[in-house]
Amino acid sequence: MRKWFLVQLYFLMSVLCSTAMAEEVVVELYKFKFIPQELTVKVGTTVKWYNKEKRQYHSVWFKEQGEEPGEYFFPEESVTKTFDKPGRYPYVCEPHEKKMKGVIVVTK
Ligand SMILES: [Cu+2]
Repeated sequence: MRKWFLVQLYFLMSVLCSTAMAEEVVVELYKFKFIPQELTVKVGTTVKWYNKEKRQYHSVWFKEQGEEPGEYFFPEESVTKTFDKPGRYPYVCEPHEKKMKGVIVVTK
């Protein structure tokens, strides 16, 4: 009985630890800006863009990587992307491309 409890405890701990290690970092979209505008993360990090505006939609588009424009997302919505390779990843917001630019720098 006791052994079974320990097995369960071990399983629970390993789940909790792996969740904590898969890092997620948030970029906020507010007043037509990506905050922070430049963000450095480690390989394997998931970046979440959270729209904090009152009523303005935005998008996250890795144009220079040749990706399709991302979908628009509205206040209180978010989009995520996981970065598996080191590099410098500039992106823009499609409808506000001229003023909304950001960069994700991915390090080893
Ligand atoms: Cu925008």
